[in-house]
Amino acid sequence: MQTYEPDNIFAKILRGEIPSHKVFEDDQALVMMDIFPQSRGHTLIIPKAASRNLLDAGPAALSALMPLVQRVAKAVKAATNADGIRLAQFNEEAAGQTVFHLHFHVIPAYAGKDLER
Ligand code: DGP
Repeated sequence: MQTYEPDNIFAKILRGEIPSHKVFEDDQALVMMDIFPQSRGHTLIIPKAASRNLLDAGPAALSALMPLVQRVAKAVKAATNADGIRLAQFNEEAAGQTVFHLHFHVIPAYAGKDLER
């Protein structure tokens, strides 16, 4: 298994070393807008625990996270007036992961449109 690299961009954001458009934060996670949105309202949930991705995350941290994922999905849907919500999560480069700190994408879907910005 690959190791966690503490200088990844999301670790720097969590440490406050670089800015982000933060929409929520508590002791377990930070929620921010994606800098390259796949649709209008694309939001990222970043657990604060130092995990590279889903494959090395601890079960307790994961189970504590899911209520927040649901809460963010509902809030993003309401705020954007989207018709649906996609949840995406990528693990390792071959699967499309580009930032190697565990995160979940909440991507609004709009009826009749593949992508809307
Ligand atoms: P992925 O590793 O493929 O699951 O996606 C990483 C996402 O993170 C991608 O949608 C772009 C976004 N991203 C990369 N760098 C930054 C950044 O500095 N700030 C923010 N807000 N998002 C970023």
